[in-house]
Amino acid sequence: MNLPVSITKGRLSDLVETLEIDNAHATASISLWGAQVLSFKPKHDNRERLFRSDNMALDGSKSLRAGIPVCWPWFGGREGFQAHGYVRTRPWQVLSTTENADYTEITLAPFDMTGDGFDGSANISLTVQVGKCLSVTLTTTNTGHEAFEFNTALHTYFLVNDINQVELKGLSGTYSDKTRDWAMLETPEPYQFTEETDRIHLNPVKKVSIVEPAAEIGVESSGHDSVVVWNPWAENSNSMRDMGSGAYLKMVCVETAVTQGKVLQAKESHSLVQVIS
Ligand code: TA6
Repeated sequence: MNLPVSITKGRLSDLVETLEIDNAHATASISLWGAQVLSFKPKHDNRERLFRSDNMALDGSKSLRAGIPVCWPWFGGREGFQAHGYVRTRPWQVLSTTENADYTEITLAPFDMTGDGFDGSANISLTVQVGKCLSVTLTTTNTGHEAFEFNTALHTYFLVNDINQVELKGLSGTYSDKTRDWAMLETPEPYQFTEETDRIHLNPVKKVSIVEPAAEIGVESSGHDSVVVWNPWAENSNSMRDMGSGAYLKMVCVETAVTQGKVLQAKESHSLVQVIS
């Protein structure tokens, strides 16, 4: 396939080939393995928005600890299966590309969407639009004759200067706390980080801001039923071989997610969208 001039090919390892985008508004990088956006840097402030672990595994032993992992067709752990579904550890192919004065757009799909633990007939595609903002859309289509249920997430790792200085704005209502046996708790105000944080916020707000003294990231979502917030904190971060000591200080995951089970009827489609500014 001929690529537009704003897209070139790169490579991080034998397995991980990338598409590098450089247009009038931003630079970005996407791994074809997992269709994972690894970098987004708008040119108006030249500030990287996405966290990338220095120790991420590039050999396929696990998904890349970076950017925007795509969770599908389930979210979180599941007995007997790998966490967060199987498409983040699969090769994807480019279906189409386009560029214009406002953005470069790439649509990708996994070579194979079937896998143990999911019986539906589905097509999925990820459209990444790189402009002043980064817009990522995961579309799931039921191509079969029976309804199926799935969960999904854009499990985005955001880069922060210091997690101790971060405040999240925009979340409200109750959340389910994985670190407290899934207790239902009220969203704190102000929303700051002082310990391991692993929460499914069940009020699907449209916008969350990640606010630091000298920087702010906007996270807009649609098609979701939850916003997941995760930081492993020091001890877990140190014990994860693809994170490493101190890495938790530089990241927070704010995830646009479907965690409550979305039923798709035959021929129906669903789009999960995250827009980062
Ligand atoms: O989205 C939060 C979460 O499900 C956490 O419970 C957590 O362990 C994390 O995702 C990372 O999961 P992973 O399978 O990528 O190590």
